[in-house]
Amino acid sequence: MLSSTNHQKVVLVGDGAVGSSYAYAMVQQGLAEEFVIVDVIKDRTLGDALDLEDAQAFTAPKKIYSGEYSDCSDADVVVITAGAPQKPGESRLDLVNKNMKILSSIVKPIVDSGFDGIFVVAANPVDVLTYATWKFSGFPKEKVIGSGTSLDSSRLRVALGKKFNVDPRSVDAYIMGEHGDSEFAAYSTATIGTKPVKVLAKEKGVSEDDLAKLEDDVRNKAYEIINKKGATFYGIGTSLMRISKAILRDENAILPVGAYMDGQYGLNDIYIGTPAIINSNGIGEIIESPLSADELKKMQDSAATLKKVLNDGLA
Ligand code: 6V0
Repeated sequence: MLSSTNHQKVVLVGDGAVGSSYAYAMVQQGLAEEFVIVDVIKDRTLGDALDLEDAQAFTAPKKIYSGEYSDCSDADVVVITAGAPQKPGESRLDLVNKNMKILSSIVKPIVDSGFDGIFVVAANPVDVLTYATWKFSGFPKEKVIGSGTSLDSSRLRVALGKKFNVDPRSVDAYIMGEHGDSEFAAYSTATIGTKPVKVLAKEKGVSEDDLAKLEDDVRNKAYEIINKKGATFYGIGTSLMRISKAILRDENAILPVGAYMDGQYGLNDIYIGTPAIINSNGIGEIIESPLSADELKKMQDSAATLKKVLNDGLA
């Protein structure tokens, strides 16, 4: 159960580019009255707490401070963005060994603190690390959420919005599967307004190839950003804020996240990107998309890619 809606507490673990962007988005939205920052680089957390505090006169006052794992004991949400980021040319799956070690050293002291809230995981490879967080923590599957294809789906909505000249918030479209190279656009279920994207595309002279190119651009956008500026952080920082808000406000919002599969799409014992209901209990229900046969195959292939990494990584 969440603490009083008048006083909610979030702990961020990992105060790098992603973590600090998330913290900034949370402050801008006036979310969580108590916001704690944990990182192995203590000075960074002290500096960030002071820097973020300066926004309070323009947003909403909140208690922001540098803390320890013991601060998780009464937190509603712990967000994990600690880990090595992707280097140019490095795939997210290459990161697995490095970040699995870091993760195991983080989750244990959090659980030992008595934390009983919701874990939100963003460190990469996120689907693998979300599964590992669930395993290491012993938490119910609903209380561990991965950022999954949240950022990727946002990228798809933005790209479709540009293509059809509509507000991306009016685009209902999801990237599903692994947050990574085997992800895919679930075009068969995508709509703009109430119109299926495939129907709209025909009307507007947008070919199947154009849609496939757009999907490819979305898949490769992280690489493009990393090549240009070394890392991606504003998009994921805002995605994490959106997931946190749905939890803290008990929204029952349907968001693309990394969720545990219990038979959906014929998959079991894996975290993977799918639309799901997010509320104060974490994942309320998985909304199983009515995928085409071709898309279902892509979902299952993506899961098989992840399973292989999981088996190697947790071996
Ligand atoms: P960064 O800027 O290097 O920050 C990582 C932070 O983690 C640093 O401040 C480290 O000091 C800290 N850290 C390392 N080990 C520990 C530890 N044991 N305990 C506490 N803190 C620790 O990386 P950046 O912020 O760019 O990326 C963080 C993670 O997010 C990486 O794994 C990225 O690959 C991942 N991303 C995930 C995305 C998603 O969509 N899920 C998107 C972008 C990046």
